[in-house]
Amino acid sequence: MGSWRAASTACGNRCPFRIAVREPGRLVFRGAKPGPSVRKTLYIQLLLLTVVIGAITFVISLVAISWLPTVASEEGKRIDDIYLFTSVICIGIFALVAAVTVYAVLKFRAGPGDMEDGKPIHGHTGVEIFWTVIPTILVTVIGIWSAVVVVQNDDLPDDHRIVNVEAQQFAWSFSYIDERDGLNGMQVGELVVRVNEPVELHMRSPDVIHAFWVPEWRQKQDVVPGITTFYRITPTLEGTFPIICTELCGLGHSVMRNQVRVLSDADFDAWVADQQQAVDSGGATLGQSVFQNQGCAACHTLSAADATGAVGPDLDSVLAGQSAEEIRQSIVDPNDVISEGFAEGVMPPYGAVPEDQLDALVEYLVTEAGG
Ligand code: HEC
Ligand SMILES: [Cu+2]
Repeated sequence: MGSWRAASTACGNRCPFRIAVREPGRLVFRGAKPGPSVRKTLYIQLLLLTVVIGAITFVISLVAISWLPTVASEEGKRIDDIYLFTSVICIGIFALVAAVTVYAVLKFRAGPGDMEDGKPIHGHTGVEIFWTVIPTILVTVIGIWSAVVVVQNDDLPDDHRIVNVEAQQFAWSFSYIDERDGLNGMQVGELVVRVNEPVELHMRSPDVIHAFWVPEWRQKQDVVPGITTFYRITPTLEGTFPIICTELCGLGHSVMRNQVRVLSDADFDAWVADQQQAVDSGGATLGQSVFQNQGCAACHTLSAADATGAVGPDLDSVLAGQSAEEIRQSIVDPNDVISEGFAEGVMPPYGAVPEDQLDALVEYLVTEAGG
C-alpha cells in the first residue's frame, strides 16, 4: 500500500506507468524503493531491459543468421540498405515495446485471486507526442528513401542489353535482340547475362499473370498478358541463380522455375560465339543447341544430347517411326495428343520458337530418334 502511494506521488497524475497501477493496497511494486527514486530506478531498469532485448534481437536478426540470399545486383544492394535501415528501426521499437511489456508483467503482476480490472487511465501528452512524432519522421524517411531507390533502380544507361522474356504456363524462355553481338532472335531456355552489364528484360505473357523473381537480385516484376513489363538489373556477381515465378499461375506454378547464369566477360563472349556458331552451322548442331537451350533435357531422355530427364517420355524410344510433322506437332502443341501414361499440361508449348530453330530441332530429333 505504501509502495503505491509513493509511486503515485512520485510521478503525479502524469505518471506514464499508471497503466499497471491497480487499486490501493493491491499494487505489487516489487524491487523499487518508495520515494522519488522510484521513477528514476524504473527508467533505468526499463532502459537496461530495452538495451538487452534490443541487442539479442539485433544479433539474431542481423548478425548471427543471414536470412537473405547473397545480394548479386546493384539494384539489390540499394534495396538491402533500406531493408537494413528498416530492420534497425523495427528492432528498436520491438525492444522498447517488449521491455515495457516484460517489465509490466514482472513488476505489476496481479496478486493471487485478484480478478479486478486495472484502473482506467487517461492519456499522457508527452508519451503521445513521442510516439506520434518519431514514427512519422521514420516512416517519412523510409518513404522518401524508397522513392529515390525506385527511381535509381529504374534508370539504366543507354547502352544496356535487351532480352525478351516470355513467361507462359509453366516455363520461361528468353530471346536475344542485341545487335552488338548478332544474337538477334536467338531463343534460349535459360537466361545468360554478362556480369556488370545492365540488362533490360522486356517481359510478355500469352496466357495468365506470372512474376519474374531472382532472389539474389531482389527485384521482382509481374508479367502481364496484353502488355510488356520491364525489369532492369545490373548483375554484380557471377554465378548461377534461380528464376522463380511468384504469381500463382496454375497447376504447374511450383515448377515454373529456371535459372540465370551471370558470366564473366570472357565466358559471356564465348557463349555468344557458341550461339552464333550454332545458328551459322544450322542443321544438327543448331538442333542440338536448341534442344539444350530450350530445356528439353530437363524432362526428356535423348542419348544423342546426353539428356536423361524423366518427366516426359524417353524420346529415344517413343520417337522411332514418327514423322517430322508428328514430332513438330508434339513440340508446338503438346496438349493436342497426350502420350500414354503422361499428364496433360506439363510440357509447355514451344510455338514461339523462331521457325528456323524449330526446323533444326525437328530435323535433329528425326535424325537422332525418329524417321
Ligand atoms: C516440363 C517438362 C517438359 C519439357 C521442358 C519438355 N517436355 Fe516434351 N513432354 C513432356 C511430357 C510430360 C510429355 C508427355 C505429355 C504430352 O504429350 O504432352 C512430353 C511429350 C513430348 C513429345 C511427344 C512424345 C511422344 O510420345 O510422341 C515430344 C516429341 C517432346 N515432348 C519433345 C520435347 C522437346 C523437343 C522439348 C524441348 C523443346 C520438350 N519436349 C520439352 C514434358 C516436357
Ligand atoms: Cu507462372
